[in-house]
Amino acid sequence: MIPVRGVNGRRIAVLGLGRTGLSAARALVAGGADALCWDDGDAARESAEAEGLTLHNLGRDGAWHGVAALIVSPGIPHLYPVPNRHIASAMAAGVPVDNDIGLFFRSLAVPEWDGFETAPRVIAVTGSNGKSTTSALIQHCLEVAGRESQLAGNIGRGVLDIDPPGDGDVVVLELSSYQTELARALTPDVAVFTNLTPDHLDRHGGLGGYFAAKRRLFAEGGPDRAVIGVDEAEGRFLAGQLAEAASDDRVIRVSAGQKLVGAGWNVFVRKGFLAEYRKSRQVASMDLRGVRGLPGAHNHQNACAAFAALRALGLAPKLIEQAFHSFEGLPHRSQIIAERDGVTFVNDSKATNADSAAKALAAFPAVRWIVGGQMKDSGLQAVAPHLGHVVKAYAIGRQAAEVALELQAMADGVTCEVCETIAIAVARAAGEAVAGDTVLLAPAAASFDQYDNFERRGEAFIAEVEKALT
Ligand code: UMA
Ligand code: ADP
Repeated sequence: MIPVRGVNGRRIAVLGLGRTGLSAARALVAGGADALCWDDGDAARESAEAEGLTLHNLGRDGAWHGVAALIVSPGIPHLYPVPNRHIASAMAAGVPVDNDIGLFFRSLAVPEWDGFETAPRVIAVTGSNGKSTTSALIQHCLEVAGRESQLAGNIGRGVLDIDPPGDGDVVVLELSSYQTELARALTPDVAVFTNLTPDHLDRHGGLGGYFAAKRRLFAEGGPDRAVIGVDEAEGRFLAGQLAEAASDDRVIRVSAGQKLVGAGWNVFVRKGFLAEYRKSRQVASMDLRGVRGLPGAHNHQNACAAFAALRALGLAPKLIEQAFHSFEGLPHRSQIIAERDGVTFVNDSKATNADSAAKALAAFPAVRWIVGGQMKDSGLQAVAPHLGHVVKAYAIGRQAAEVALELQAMADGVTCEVCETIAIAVARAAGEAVAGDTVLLAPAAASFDQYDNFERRGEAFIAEVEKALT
């Protein structure tokens, strides 16, 4: 745990008692603060109280008296679609609002660091897609390189939960727009922006608000190096705004398709080959085509971002290449789970919208596609350019029949069988697949119609594949 600094003897309110709130409250108490905890849910309040934390009803009159700050969990919408009442009342009472990320950056550096040979470094990764994969890949490479590292943030672990980093250690943080938007301190050494596509628009009042929330990671503290994906207009704008000149190598531009050979520092991938250019000269290259844990152009984008961040820390290209080959991928994201008689089974349960499912379809040439679930308002349109890769679709979920109709309306050639359950879909697809096919779960939909979350859905797929192959 990182004890919060500068809070000794102060009353600090904590709103939301999930992973973030609990880890923040514990770290505040460790820093000597009086943590005043609140959650709108009974169960969360009860378990916090059982742990010995102090409850404090933020909704009652006089709740803000003597309170020095309010720490808010990322899942609580503070402004859009409607202002949160506790946060609005804190602001009306003049109480500063922050989150665990702000506390983390203010508390990380300690006097002992003066005795370290190499100060700990923080790499923070944001973007719409690929954050978890990129963060985990960076950490994996650091491990292979023998550098102590810890991974936290949106990937599932509160940032204040990690151990204080030692001499030369690296902290890798995955940060969502929910987290970057409220943090009062954002000072990573290396900041990474993978890409931007519309997401969480209600929460940010539209695409501009969503981009602005992510941009704070680069604008608030000013990282030593900014790794920016420039395949969208927003990334190009951000890179252009941060760079002082074309040759400014504080910005590392990354692309999954464009050749970038300008005067600055660039990393790009074309046709499966990664290249690093500095001052218009190639300094490193790597063949990504045989890297099994990172299939598809989207993962090549993640590979470029991770490569650039690691190069910013001084790792050698050969070492990074070696580490890429031992990266197994994260569960539920383009995860190869089995191969039998030339048929590959891939679990991409995290593809909860059509954009991410489209990337998965593009990654494999002949796909038996398991699709469907709780469908998004945006529909399946984003997969249209990649339907040529689909041998046959198998629709699952409560809206399976609608999914089949939508797909057939989009492309005459796509056969879609209504299966409803993963069990039926896997049995059918495994039975019909021939060598060279990929049986892919990439639902383009949320899991909540049939499962608690995308992880449970992915686990169900893995269990059915095991059954089909025994
Ligand atoms: N709550 C209230 N009032 C409200 C709303 C919620 O009191 O009006 C309470 C709930 O009762 C609950 C608590 O707030 O007890 C939940 O807080 P939370 O949703 O922030 O959940 P945490 O467990 O703290 O998890 C958060 C991130 N969740 C979200 O951003 C929604 C986790 O990211 C993250 O891993 C974790 O902090 C540790 O940093 C998850 C996520 O879904 C994976 N992220 C989104 C995404 O990836 O798309 C952004
Ligand atoms: P995040 O943490 O940003 O949600 P993940 O690495 O967990 O990203 O991947 C989420 C989903 O998006 C998965 O379905 C995955 O296959 C897909 N994906 C991963 N990287 C990218 C990328 N760079 N661009 C688009 N989609 C991606």
